[in-house]
Amino acid sequence: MTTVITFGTFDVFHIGHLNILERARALGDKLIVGVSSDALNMRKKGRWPIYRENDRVQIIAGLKCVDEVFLEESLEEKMTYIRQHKAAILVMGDDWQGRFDGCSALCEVVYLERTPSISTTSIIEVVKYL
Ligand code: C2G
Repeated sequence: MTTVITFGTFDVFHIGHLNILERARALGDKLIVGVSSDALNMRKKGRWPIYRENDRVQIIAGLKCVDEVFLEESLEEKMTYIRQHKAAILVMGDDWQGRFDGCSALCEVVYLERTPSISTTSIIEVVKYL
């Protein structure tokens, strides 16, 4: 049984989010997703997410490719989460390239290419000016 773990805010869920989750799941037998808490997103990006954390958790938990979801409270706790969930592979989008290489002491670290031309920020900008 190969457990894969990945992390993200997944605010205003879009096709780039689904693509990375499906590709992450295909690397193993079980996919666990750490959804960034509202407070973590505020610290990370300087704004509150559009969707509150409980809704984001529920959306991710409802996906066919996801087996388990938990709230990620800190960026620096990756090693703890990997240990807790006995993950064999950590998947991150390549916007985080190199950033979590330290985790390779515990598991394989894989950076997957982002889906081009879509992001939560660009969706917010488009909606704002409609
Ligand atoms: N993503 C993607 N293609 C896009 C947009 C996002 O593959 N066009 C991926 C990101 O690379 C990330 C995941 O979707 O792996 C979630 O994206 P975000 O919600 O933007 O995640 P982020 O806020 O970067 O959180 O601990 C790490 C962080 O929690 C990652």
